[in-house]
Amino acid sequence: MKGNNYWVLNGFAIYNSKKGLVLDNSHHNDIKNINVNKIGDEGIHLRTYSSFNTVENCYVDSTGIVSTGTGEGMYVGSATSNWATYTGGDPDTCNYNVLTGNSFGAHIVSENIDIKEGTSHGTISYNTFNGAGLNGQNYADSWLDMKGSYYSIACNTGANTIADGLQSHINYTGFGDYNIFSGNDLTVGSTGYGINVATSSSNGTATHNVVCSNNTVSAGAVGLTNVTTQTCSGASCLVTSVASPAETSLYNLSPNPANDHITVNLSKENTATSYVITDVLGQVKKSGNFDSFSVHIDIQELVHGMYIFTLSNTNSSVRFIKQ
Ligand SMILES: [Ca+2]
Repeated sequence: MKGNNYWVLNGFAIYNSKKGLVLDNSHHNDIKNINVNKIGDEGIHLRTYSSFNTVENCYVDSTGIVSTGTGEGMYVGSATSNWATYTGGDPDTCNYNVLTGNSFGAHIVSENIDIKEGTSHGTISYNTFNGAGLNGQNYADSWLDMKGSYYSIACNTGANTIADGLQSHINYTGFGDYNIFSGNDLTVGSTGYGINVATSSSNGTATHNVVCSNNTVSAGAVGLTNVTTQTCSGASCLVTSVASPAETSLYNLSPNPANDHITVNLSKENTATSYVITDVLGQVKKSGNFDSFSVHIDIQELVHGMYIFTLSNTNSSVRFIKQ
C-alpha cells in the first residue's frame, strides 16, 4: 500500500512472497484477519511515516525464508541505516499504530514484532508470541524489540525465546524510553529476563520506562526484569471479547474501530445506568450515564489506541479501537 488511507483489509491470505504486506505513507487503515505465511523477508511492515493503523487478529508464520536476518513477523518504522532510503534521512515516524490480538507461529526467524527507533505512541496488546523459530541473527533473540518511545505493551502472552521475552533498546537518542509494560504473561523458557530494559547505551540513557509488577514470568532463569518494578493502576487483561463489532447478549458497541464516536445499545434486560472507558493500562479516560437504552459517546478527544468499555452494573467489558 502506498499512500492509501482509511482502507479495510479483512480476511484473506498472503503466501509465497518476498515480503508479506508493506504500508508506505498509509494511514488510518484497519488490517485484520489476514494469514501471512511462507515469506522471504518480513511479514507485515508499516513504513515511511505510516501512522494510525490497526493490525488485529492476524496470523503470521514462516517468515525470513530467504533473508534469514530480516524475517520479522511485524515491523514498525525503519532502522536509522534505512532512513536515507525511505524518509530522506529523517526519523521514520510511524506513530500511533495498534498491533493487537495477533498470533505468531513457530517459524519466524527474527523478532515476532520489531518496533524501530523514531516511532512512538503505539499499542502492542493481547498478542500471542512464539519464539520457537528465532535464529539469533541480528540480535533476533526476543519476541519483541522495542526501540520506540511512549508505547503501551500490555496483556501479551509469549512462549519460548532465545534470550529474553520482551526487550527495550536505545538505538537512537531519545528513543527506547517512556514505554509501559503491563499485564504481560511471559513463559520465557530461556536463561534471560521476561522483560529486559536497556537503561544506557552509546546513544544515551533511558530511565523512564515502566515495568509494572503485574507482569508475570515463568520458566525464566533470571527473573521478571532487570529494572525495579512499579505498581500500576489496575490494568485488566481479562477482557475476553475481541469481537468486531463487539457484541454481547446485553449490549452492543459500534463501530469498531471507531473514529469520532461510538454508539452503545443496551438490551431491554440491561439496567446499566453508567459506563466507564479505560485504556489498556487501566486508567480511566471517560465515563458517563445512560438515560435511555442507547448512548452516543463522543471519543474525539481520545488518542488513537485500544480502549476498554465497561458497564457499571456488570463486569462486562469489550475492547474497541479509536482509529
Ligand atoms: Ca532482540
